[in-house]
Amino acid sequence: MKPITIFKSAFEEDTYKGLNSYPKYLLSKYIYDEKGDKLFQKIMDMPEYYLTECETEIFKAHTSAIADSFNGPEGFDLIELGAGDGKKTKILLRHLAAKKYDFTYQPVDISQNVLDELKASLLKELPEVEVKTQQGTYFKTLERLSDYNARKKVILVLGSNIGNLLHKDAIDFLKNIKSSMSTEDMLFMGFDQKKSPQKILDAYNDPAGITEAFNKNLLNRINQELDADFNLDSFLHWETYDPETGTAKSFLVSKIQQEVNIKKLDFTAHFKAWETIHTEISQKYDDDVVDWLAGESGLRIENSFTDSEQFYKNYVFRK
Ligand code: AVJ
Repeated sequence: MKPITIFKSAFEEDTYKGLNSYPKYLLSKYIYDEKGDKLFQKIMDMPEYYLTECETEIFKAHTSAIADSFNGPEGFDLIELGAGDGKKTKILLRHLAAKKYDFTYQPVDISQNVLDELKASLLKELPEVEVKTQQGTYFKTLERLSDYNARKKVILVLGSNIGNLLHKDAIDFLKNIKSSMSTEDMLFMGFDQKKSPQKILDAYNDPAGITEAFNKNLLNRINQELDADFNLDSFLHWETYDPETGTAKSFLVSKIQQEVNIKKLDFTAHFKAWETIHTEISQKYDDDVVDWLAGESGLRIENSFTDSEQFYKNYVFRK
């Protein structure tokens, strides 16, 4: 480790730590800059990336049952962690508005930009929905909301976003959410399910190379923001899936022995030929694992909704 370095950002520090570890790693959360967000939108539109379609199918097939389960005696507040473009949520919002449920929609995001765009699109498409954007981290926002929220809260976490977390971190995440919930509140969360290993590999290894570009955006970002000279073509995108643990893993593999200079970190990373950088996990689940995660977090599964092929499941949790 470097002795006396003052890191100017968490990105600098995490990058330094990850590339100084053995085996090397980078954190997937840093994929999502403007370019990464766009690439993820493209991924969601790919035929191989079945997750989006499955969750959409669930929302369409079970709209009224889901909407009914959300409602409370004095209406409810729908709080979405990581709303993105809100495509799937809009299916539900349209139904809730048409049926004149008493509710507000509160998308939470760290990026004000994402929130502004979402709010503008909702104003156009669903002007009758009351939207209160919440800029901030998930937990600061949940804490703030639990302090003054009088009526039922429904917390939405879609897209199997929890899959980027190791089980231990997923439990911390769920515990954190639980601490902001009252007994009447609900958590509605999507979990991608274990299925044919080939189907999963294909979703993270498309022939058009969109996932590769998405994964390599980490290197691109280090080049741009930390003044580095990664040659993206000298790294291979590699995906693995272990059907026993249900863990899909993404790697970038150095095809050659090489040195990469990261000027802002005043650091040179050495790569042996075929050395790896682990970049992301996308965990797959089954009912037993989700039940175990819930139990460890002090939550219980109340209900669940799945698609016709049972590729994906949305679970309803209570405290
Ligand atoms: C946004 C974390 C759910 O792991 O499936 C898509 C991100 N990575 N393709 C996932 C992702 C590669 C995605 N999540």
